[in-house]
Amino acid sequence: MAHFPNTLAFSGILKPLRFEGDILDMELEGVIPPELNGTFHRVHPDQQFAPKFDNDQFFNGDGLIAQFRFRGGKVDFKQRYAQTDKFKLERAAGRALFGAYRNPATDDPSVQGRIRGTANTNAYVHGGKLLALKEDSPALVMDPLTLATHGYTDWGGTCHSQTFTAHPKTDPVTGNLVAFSYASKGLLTRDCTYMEISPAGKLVREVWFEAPYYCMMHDFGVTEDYAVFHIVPSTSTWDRLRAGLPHFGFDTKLPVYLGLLPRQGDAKDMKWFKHPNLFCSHVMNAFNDGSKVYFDTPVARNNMFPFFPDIDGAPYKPEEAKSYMTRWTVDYNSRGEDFEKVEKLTSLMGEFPRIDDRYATRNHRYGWLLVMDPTLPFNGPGARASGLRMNHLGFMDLHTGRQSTWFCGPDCLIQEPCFVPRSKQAPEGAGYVVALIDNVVLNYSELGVFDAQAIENGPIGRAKLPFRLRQGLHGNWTDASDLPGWQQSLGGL
Ligand code: V55
Ligand code: FE
Repeated sequence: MAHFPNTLAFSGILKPLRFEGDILDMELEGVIPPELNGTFHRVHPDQQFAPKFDNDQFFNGDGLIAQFRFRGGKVDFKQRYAQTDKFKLERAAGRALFGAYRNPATDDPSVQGRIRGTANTNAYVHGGKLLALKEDSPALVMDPLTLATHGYTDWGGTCHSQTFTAHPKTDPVTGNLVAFSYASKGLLTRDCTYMEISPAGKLVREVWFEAPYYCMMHDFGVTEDYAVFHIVPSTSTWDRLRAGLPHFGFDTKLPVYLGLLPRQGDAKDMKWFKHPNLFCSHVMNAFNDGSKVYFDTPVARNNMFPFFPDIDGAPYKPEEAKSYMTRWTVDYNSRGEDFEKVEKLTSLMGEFPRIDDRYATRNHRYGWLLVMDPTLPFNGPGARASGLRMNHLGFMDLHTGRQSTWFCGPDCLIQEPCFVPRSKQAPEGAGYVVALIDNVVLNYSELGVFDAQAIENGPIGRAKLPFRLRQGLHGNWTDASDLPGWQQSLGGL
């Protein structure tokens, strides 16, 4: 009998969805630009079965992947689970076999040693393959059009890391997938890798290095010449796992580090810079001008994740979890190990930053993100554990300082935006932004399509679902010309 816990992670607006399906020709409102041909994939964690433990958390859910297929002004929808090894083992058993988030000691003996990945954090197309990603496991390969799962990849047998980041980037010059891994030689190890994978799916570069301490390395920065690693103390130990505590705990006593690895260099060329304790996770973009490296990230004074609590027992402080886009500057050739500059870029409180990905590694002009204004009314049920609600889409022009927002209204929340260029040749920022808007009162979601330069006007078009998707993590746009089999696929679902 399915029994989901009556906790914040599983009730109210976070009830799991647990279904797959297709909609040919979604109901539309407004205009879906007919020049948009391609797919928007996104993922949310969604436990296939009731969890083994009532204190299970959102980040432990199975990856449920949605595809919005744009074709000449029409939109189709398809949703499938990522068929991870975990998913298939549990489906065969008819119940949850894997236990707590990143704690294999809590698993059923029948699955000891199996890959625990949930593929629940990012859905990313590279070289015509859809990668369903979870940072504790290898990359899972899926078909971007049918959403059929092929399985985990080691990039042709050449990749020896046990894990693969959920936040790879694509180098706009080489087309290489630029990635990293942590806990690469096993749970809690400080071993990391830097990787580049060619568009044909071959590992063409692998550099092993050690992090200053084990922590959640959720994202990184890539510039033309450097890979940039931020070390922020969401840490863990075997003692925590043995005690049954949440895998990560935040340690306010540890400093933050920023590691610079020359992309053509080796581990011995790495330099580590130091900053007093703070919290940040996602990276909007990074770029370099000679040896000067710029790294844009939403920074908060303290832990943003109440479910990975303070290791010394301090209560979660929503006031200190407010994050603001910040630019860090470090000089690879400088003598000191200190940051050169820390500059707050905006007064908008926000997270989930994105750019026009064609400008990854370069000095980007435009950014989009989710903005939180907790003073505005909210009609939805329940509260988020963090108390922070993503209720605006935000836009930043970093050259002129212009910024704008669109409030999704008191009945709605909004999910991570994704920039879609008007065409492959369009200049930076010329195009659209797509973002899921979830009405938590009427319980339906719609994919909003915004003019990327005028988001404050609200969506110019909406593709409407007859139900609500669960809060998700990350998603990406892929042009039809980068999807093998696109033409043939249009005949059906
Ligand atoms: C994050 C999300 C995760 C995870 C680790 O936002 C970090 C960060 C959805 O799973 O496992
Ligand atoms: Fe993320």
